[in-house]
Amino acid sequence: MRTLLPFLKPYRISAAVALSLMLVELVVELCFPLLMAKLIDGAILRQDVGAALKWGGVMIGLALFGFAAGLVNSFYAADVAQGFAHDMRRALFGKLQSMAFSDFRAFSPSSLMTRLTGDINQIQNSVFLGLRVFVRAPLLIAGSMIMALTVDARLALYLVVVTPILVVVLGYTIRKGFRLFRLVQERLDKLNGLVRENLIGMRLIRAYVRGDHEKNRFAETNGDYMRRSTAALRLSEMTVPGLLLLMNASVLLILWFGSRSVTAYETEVGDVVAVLNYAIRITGAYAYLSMIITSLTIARAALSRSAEVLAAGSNEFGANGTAADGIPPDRADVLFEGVAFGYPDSEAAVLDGITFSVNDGETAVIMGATGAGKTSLLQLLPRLYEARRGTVRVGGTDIRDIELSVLRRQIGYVAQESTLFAGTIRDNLLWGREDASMEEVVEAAKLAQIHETIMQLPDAYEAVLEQKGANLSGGQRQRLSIARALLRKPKLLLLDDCTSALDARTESLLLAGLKTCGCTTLLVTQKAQAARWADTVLLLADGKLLAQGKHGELLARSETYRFIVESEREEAAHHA
Ligand code: M5T
Ligand code: MG
Repeated sequence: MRTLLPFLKPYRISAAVALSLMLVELVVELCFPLLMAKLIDGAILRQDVGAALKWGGVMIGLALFGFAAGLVNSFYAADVAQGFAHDMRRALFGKLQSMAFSDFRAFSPSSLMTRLTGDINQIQNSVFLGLRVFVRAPLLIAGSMIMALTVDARLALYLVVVTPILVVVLGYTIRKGFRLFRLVQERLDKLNGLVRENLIGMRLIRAYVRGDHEKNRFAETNGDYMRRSTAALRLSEMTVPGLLLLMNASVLLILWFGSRSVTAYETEVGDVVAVLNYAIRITGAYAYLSMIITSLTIARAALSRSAEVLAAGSNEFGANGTAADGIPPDRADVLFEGVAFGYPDSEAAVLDGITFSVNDGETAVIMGATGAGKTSLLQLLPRLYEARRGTVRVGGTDIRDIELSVLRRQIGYVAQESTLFAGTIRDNLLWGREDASMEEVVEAAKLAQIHETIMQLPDAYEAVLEQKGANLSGGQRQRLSIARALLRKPKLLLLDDCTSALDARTESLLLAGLKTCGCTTLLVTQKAQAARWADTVLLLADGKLLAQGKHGELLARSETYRFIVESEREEAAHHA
């Protein structure tokens, strides 16, 4: 409820209108059995046509009035539900953008997909139902009970007696249902995750002829989802008939004792009919209530999942920027001092005791076996993750003192796996810096050695890329990502193994181009060729810095480095 209310607040007027119209409908409904009693006792039994016409007319008029109120209530309720769901989706999406990256990583993508779409739809449905009928049902039950008591207290007693039992049963259903439906939603996350993985990995699945295996995996998850849903639904399916049984028993009692007191001239027929009528309405309300409760428990589970996303801190590590200008204009040297790091979800140290420096405008190549911690090291600079110990300085300033967005704007980061978006090549490049001119775009593309490739495409810079740039080669995607980073004119350029798919000639052209851009560059690579050209080389092994120095120095000093370079040379000779 605490999550829900702020979102409903902007719609409180519409919601109030809907609720008051609902009350109108309710009053009309409650008056009906009374009028019926009047019609029976005052007109039909006395065979008074005038009175019959009068009461009949009142009833028809009221029915039409109630209908109109219900209709308008529907409009308002739909309005509130739609607007509210729209706002809530926006808030969740906004939170995805602002929460700390490590928090974001803690949710699985498929779960977030469900939370932003299916879950919100469930809540939206319930808000609509809530304004339409959910509040009305308990009121109708209570109102009918009171009315029945005023009509004939003795007969109505049979209705009152069963109430506590019904309330307990419904309460139990709600609590148990909540737990069951949360499990259902978790299964749905899993199902969505599997579908997503398959859609992304279809190329591999075909090439490995793993379609049947994937079908089996899907069948298992799908079956699991079905079983969980059935179990959850069974609970409410069992509640409804039980409630109806109890209610019908009290209807029978009213009929039995009602007819006896009518024959004994203690009660009028109309009163018995009225009490019966209230009893039937109450029965209907209970049946309805237990059905909406299903929808409500699903929504409650969904809401708790939305709340989890909204509860994530919205300030990445707190915006504690004292160095407003970020990296000073004339120096972007990088300094790591005794840095240790590990991922939030595990104790294991990924980096330990890392100390090195890279001078302003120079290029450092980071080498090391796979899993050595190269990517992790780069991610610390734009503060995608925080170091556990030690400090990272850029231009002499501790990066924790720089406002996050300022810091990140001065960094060009090319991830190990290139990510492009649906849209034209130009859009994708401008994504790096929106206000760049076309000349700057072309300049960046030339520097990244991708300009000529782009010009060969039918639409050149206007060529349309599919989602994730699926219609480009791996090397083309890498160079586009580099161009996008260069367009930012960053002070610090971080390249994570993004020359892996380039041939030797293109790579050396690219590296030569990078020298001219004047930014401090950290380049992760597996190739000794790049190391030869770098100002300094960092050799990582198992999260520790094994050695740092120029290519020549390391060749003389480090046996591991010699081994890497020699094995590469042997390989080249082998291919020649
Ligand atoms: C270093 C672990 C990984 C490895 C170590 C990205 C990532 C890594 N790890 C996590 O636990 N969670 C993560 O999100 O950290 O990994 P790395 O820094 O990615 O290594 P690398 O870049 O040197 O390797 P490679 O293969 O890219 O050359 O133990 O399990
Ligand atoms: Mg890596």
